Amino acid sequence: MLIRHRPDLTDNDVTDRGLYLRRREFIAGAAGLGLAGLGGVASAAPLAFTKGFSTTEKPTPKNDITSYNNFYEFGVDKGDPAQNAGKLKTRPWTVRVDGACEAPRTFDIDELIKNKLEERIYRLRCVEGWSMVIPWVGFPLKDLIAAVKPTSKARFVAFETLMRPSEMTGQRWDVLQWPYREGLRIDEAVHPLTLIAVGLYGETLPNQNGAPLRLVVPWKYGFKSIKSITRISLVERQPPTAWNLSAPREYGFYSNVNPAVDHPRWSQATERRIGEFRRRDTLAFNGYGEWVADLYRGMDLKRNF
Ligand SMILES: Nc1nc2c(c(=O)[nH]1)N[C@H]1C(S)=C(S)[C@@H](COP(=O)(O)O)O[C@H]1N2
Ligand SMILES: [Mo]
Repeated sequence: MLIRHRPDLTDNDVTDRGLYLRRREFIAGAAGLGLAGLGGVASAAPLAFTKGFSTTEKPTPKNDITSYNNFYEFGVDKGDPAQNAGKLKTRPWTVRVDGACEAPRTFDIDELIKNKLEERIYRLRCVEGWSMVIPWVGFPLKDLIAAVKPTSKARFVAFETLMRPSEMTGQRWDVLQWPYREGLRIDEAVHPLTLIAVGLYGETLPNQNGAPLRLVVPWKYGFKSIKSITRISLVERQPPTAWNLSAPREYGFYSNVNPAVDHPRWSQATERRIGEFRRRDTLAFNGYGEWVADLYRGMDLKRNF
């Protein structure tokens, strides 16, 4: 395999840690279109955005991104979310951001979607051994965290998905402890690569991909990228997370993509890129090590898997 130092950046403008991102203005679809006024189940609407830090790899076709999903609130088979997530009402929708901060706030999705948005084309590597390249539209999570003025007690960030078994029919079964929960260390959460996505392929998120907003942490296994978020809390201690509660030996808190640490039941050395025939090598930190490896300096990544 050909390994280049900077494998795949379109903008050659990333400093060592600072990740200064030059943004080329780019307007897609109806410029500046706000989404206020859409009621009930929102249909796909165009978003205005600029281009951000992205891979130059070919994006996975939209049809695959929106029909091959993990979203256990709507069933455990890959085709279930596309079939069942249409029931989810994504308006009205608020996100509570609270905990160790001076200015806790409840944000409305229609307010967040009017933020300055950017497109980030990221690899997504599922712990099951498949991957995609997804053109997200969103904004850095750090902007949301800064808005509530975190205190020094904010050492971790806890995320929660909506709990609504009437629409999320998978929540009627105990396959996981609901609501789905995830967490990050604060330095991971405010890292410039960590995104809140509100869209993909230039339009608002399809429900099966986590509408109306979801987390995207491209150097971690896909299950960290929690969907349909209603609460984000700044906390002092490492929060419980859904897959770790379910199978602690198999799914750790960190879950950084790591070809050198196998899942107890399968190898993590290779992956199947959806749409490709041959498996390809999995990259440490999913290829984002140059920007995130420093976060884990001195840590034993076999123990902290
Ligand atoms: N709330 C919630 N978030 C979730 C999941 C889930 O079951 N519930 N599945 C995770 C897993 S395992 C993966 S691989 C990604 C898949 O995201 P995608 O369907 O948009 O590709 O979502 C993650 N976020
Ligand atoms: Mo996954």
